[in-house]
Amino acid sequence: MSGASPRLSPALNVVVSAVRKAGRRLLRDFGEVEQLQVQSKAPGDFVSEADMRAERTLREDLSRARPGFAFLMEESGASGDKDWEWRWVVDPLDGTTNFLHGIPHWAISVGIEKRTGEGKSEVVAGVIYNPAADELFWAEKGMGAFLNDRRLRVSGRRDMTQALFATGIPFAAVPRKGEFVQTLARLMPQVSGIRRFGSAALDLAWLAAGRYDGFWELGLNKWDIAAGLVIVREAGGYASSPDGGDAYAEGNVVAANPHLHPRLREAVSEGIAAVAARRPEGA
Ligand code: 2AM
Ligand code: CA
Repeated sequence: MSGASPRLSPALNVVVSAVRKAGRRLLRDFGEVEQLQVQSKAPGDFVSEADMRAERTLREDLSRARPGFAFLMEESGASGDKDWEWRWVVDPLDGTTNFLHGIPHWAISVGIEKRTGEGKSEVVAGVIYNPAADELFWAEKGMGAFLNDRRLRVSGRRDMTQALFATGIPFAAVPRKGEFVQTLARLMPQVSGIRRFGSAALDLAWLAAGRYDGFWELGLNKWDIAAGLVIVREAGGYASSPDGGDAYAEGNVVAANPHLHPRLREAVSEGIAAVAARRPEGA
């Protein structure tokens, strides 16, 4: 962090150093990928190696600082004590497709999750770092959300006709394409614009920063959204699943500023209902 921030807790400090270090490495690899594109060599394997390497260095740095914490990581899954009290939820490279195509819109995302009871837990802090822009988004529950050293606040837009929403278009492996199309059909005529930039973590961070007014996507993983959800909420945004449930547990996210959250939830719920209505009974 540029200019030591007195607000950072020790655990967040650990995360910030770790993501900055992994970010420097990834940025060098990103430069290489751009070269490979020019030479039209297949950069896919190179990118998976960069991704794995980033995950390994994050794991090393985080576990050295907090040996008792468990992990949930995109590449290696869950590890550590099954009865964890704390765990790191890590996406070493969110926006891999952008990275692969030389598009500087990808990030490292780390959430800190605390178990609060039998089968219950809560993400209490998160960091999302975009090395290409040198933007570090972070938040700690009850302490607010920040971009580098600046306090974040979601937008105040109330009018759907002025709203800019982000989403993720379902890709090959993801079901629920019909729901996406139905939701899009409902929203398109109402809003100022819809963006698909390819990193769920950065979508949430940008919503927290007031750049977007809302975000929705179905079928996400915990590592895509752990940090982003706490950053959005600490910036004053609302986040839930389409029916008002737990976005983190379900992986189905509707997040927006408080004025537009009900409207976005309604559009996504209607999109889902439209597909369900077409399905034969029991399918
Ligand atoms: P990833 O880059 O870590 O894989 C966007 O829809 C979200 O879906 C991203 O956060 C992205 O995270 C994830 N995703 C997983 N597989 C993808 C794919 N094949 N294409 C696009 N996004 C993918
Ligand atoms: Ca991801």
